[in-house]
Amino acid sequence: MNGVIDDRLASVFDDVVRRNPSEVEFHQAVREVLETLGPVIDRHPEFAEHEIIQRLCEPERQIMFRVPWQDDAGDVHINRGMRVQFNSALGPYKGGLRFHPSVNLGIIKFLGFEQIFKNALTGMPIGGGKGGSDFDPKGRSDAEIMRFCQSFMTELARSLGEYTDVPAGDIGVGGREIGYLFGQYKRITNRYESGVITGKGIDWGGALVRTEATGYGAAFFLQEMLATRETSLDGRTAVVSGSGNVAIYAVEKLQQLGAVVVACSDSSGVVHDPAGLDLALLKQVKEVERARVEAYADRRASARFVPAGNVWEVPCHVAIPSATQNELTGADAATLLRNGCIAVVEGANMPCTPEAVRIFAEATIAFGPGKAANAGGVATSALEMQQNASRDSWTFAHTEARLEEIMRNIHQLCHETADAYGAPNDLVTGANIAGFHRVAQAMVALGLI
Ligand code: NDP
Ligand code: 2IT
Repeated sequence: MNGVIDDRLASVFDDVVRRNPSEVEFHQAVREVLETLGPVIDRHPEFAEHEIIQRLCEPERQIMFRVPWQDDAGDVHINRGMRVQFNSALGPYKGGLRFHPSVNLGIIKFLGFEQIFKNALTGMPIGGGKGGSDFDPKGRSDAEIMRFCQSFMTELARSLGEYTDVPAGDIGVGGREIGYLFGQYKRITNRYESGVITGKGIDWGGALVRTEATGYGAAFFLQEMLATRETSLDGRTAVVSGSGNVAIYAVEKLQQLGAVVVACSDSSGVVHDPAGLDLALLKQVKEVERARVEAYADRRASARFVPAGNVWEVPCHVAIPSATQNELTGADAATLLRNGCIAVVEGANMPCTPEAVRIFAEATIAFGPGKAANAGGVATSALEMQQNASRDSWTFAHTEARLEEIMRNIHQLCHETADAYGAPNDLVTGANIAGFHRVAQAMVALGLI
């Protein structure tokens, strides 16, 4: 990772920018991968001959559709739905659905592109895809969420299937939404096709640990990164951004591994709780009441709410950005370093800007890129598919042990690949090359499709 795209790949990047104008997040994600792939082309000229990188940058299929729905007052709303089926060399398209007003095609493409490499790193038979809508779930009733999900799935259902494309959750899509989406799919197709979506409820085809998996996985990955530096999480001060699915279960596992998590956030501001977050209260506020994070501070004497605050100003040893893309800037990276941060692991997808990543690399602190560190969620989705296919359900302990093993393997693969390509400790390079290598080999084997 040196911030430069190899001469042979520069035209690929120029083409991506030209053919996908104004999709800045997609450009950013492609650029970061291309910057690391030059040495792979040196060792594997066959990947260049087969134009693998050009093919990887063009989604196999992009679906866009209108999502009309009615609110509780009877007013009609029109949203845009989309699914980018990016690459199916390794298995059916797999990746989450995001419901957030900021969603546009460029964001879904960046997420789908990253998902290809992430899914490859898990070693499981899943291709890459992503979807979503610019629907804003905030403040909507259960009935409105249900009608939106039903309308969304009415259109998307024709493009899904357990062997075709298998969505899951992401920002704004959790267990409640997956239920409404699966219910509508079942109704339209007249099939109880459990393997068509993951993140299902435990009583209707879901898998234990899927809810916890992304946050737990990121904490396991962090544990591995620290172990290679002969240290641990024990007694460490941690800061997590966001307070959604990934953040909450990152906090839970960090606490179990001995860290003290002193801050989290949402888009309204930051909670600083030097005594350590009360996880039961945080879950009550965010999961049960679906309230703003301020409500946590209102009920906890040791906590303070900072409206519109910057969570990265809270001093910590380890940071897990778990909210959204580009939430941690170069200036934030400098602040973290000044305050003694020794490790940053991306729970979210692309939360650190390129400048922030560069600053961490120059400081040689431990940095875990999202496509490796947050792969525990999709890996456990693949375990859910496996349980669905065999009509089985595993215990929490067994599934968590599988997750921990998968995260350890991903870390090791990234670490060894970085070493093998002369970039020791550079897990960005290790993750990109290892993920790319697996997909590229499959693409060569499957021919020009
Ligand atoms: P949730 O919707 O459960 O939580 C998202 C959290 O991030 C909320 O606290 C939200 O605050 C905050 N947030 C979202 N967007 C913004 C924004 N534009 N500005 C400020 N804060 C924001 O989502 P998840 O926890 O599922 O996802 C978080 C991240 O992790 C995303 O990047 C996602 O792609 C990634 N990820 C998720 C996986 C999963 O299994 N769910 C797997 C791998 C990665 P507010 O409520 O105020 O909007
Ligand atoms: O970004 C991600 O990996 C996810 N949102 C989870 C995808 C999945 O299919 O479980």
